[in-house]
Amino acid sequence: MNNLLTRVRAKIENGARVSDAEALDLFRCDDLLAVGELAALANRLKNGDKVYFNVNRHINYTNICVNRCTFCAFSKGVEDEGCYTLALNDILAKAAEASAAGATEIHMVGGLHPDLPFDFYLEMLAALKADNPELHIKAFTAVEIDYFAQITEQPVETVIAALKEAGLGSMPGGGAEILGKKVRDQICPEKISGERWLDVIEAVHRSGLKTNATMLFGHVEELEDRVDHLSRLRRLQDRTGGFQAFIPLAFQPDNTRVPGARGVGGVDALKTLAVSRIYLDNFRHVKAYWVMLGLKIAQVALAFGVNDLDGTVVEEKIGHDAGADSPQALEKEKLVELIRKAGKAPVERDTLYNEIGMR
Ligand code: V47
Ligand code: SF4
Repeated sequence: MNNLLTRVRAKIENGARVSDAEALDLFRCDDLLAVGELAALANRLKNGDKVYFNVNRHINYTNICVNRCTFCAFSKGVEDEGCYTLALNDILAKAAEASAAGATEIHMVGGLHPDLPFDFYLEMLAALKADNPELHIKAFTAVEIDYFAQITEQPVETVIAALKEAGLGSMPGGGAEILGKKVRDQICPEKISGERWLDVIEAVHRSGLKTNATMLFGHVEELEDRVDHLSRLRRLQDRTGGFQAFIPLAFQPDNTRVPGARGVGGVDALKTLAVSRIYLDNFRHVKAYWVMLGLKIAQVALAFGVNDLDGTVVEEKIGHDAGADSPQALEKEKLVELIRKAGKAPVERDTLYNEIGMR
């Protein structure tokens, strides 16, 4: 094990890449603090002491979805109690509130609605931009982009160009789950394949838009599946450079239907963030999404290679429908305090990581 840690340290210091086998060994290494220290070193060389956050608001326009991913407590059928689709006016009112509160970003994703036409999404983007030209709209997952291509019978490139023209600024990293087929067949059999997810994201990057990448972990996947997932992301990033941040999403089990799901403890969460930081040498940012991790683990993650705490979020549904016990929103001051008390330098950023100001 010491051999492994020495070898990986040398690689980080020399800007060399850790292999898949080394990533797997790091996952298996019981010395959490040693792995965390290596991740902190890798991060320090990229980002110094800065930890980014933004002022944003999530809007989930509909929870109605034709898929039934077993890990998802958010989606409903059209006949189900609690299903909803927001009217355009409600969406605009939420964005106006966000803008008045100093938000720079709207993060919008939703279910795959059986009846909403593609024009609904284009009109939503155009209306949001008309009201709030200064707000960056980060919206839709690769799964939704593929769905829009299906319902319009157009290539994804055409769909992406139309969304971009209507005001789409970038895309979040959802829908990736675990990219390997064996796990996908168990947890989201109706969802697009891992290969398709990567192809759609590649097309988005080619269009000039940035995206993030996520990994849903702590359900039925093996450590090998996580490494395979990271490896596919690293290879795509080598080709496009279009990923901004990597975000491991800790599985929340309530109201879900994943037989044998393990759940995520603090050690697993911190190790996963740390190994990701070490392995994904071509990603600038690794984000601790406090909604799924909880505030305390997200704060401690800042000593394990993480350099981004996401944002104020304001109205979070996906994690909270699945039992997340974090708050639904955070004041900007609270984010600043969490970062400062971890001994780091808080920096407000916009979606594209332009620095808005040191706090
Ligand atoms: O794609 C669904 C995940 C994702 C559960 O890019 C769950 O900046 C945990 O992608 N437990 C949506 N996770 C959220 C997402 C995201 C969030 C914050 C920032 C960014 C970004 C992206 O949430 C889904 C799915 O992978 N998810 N159900 C659950 N029970
Ligand atoms: Fe639908 Fe997305 Fe939930 Fe899957 S994760 S059921 S695609 S909303």
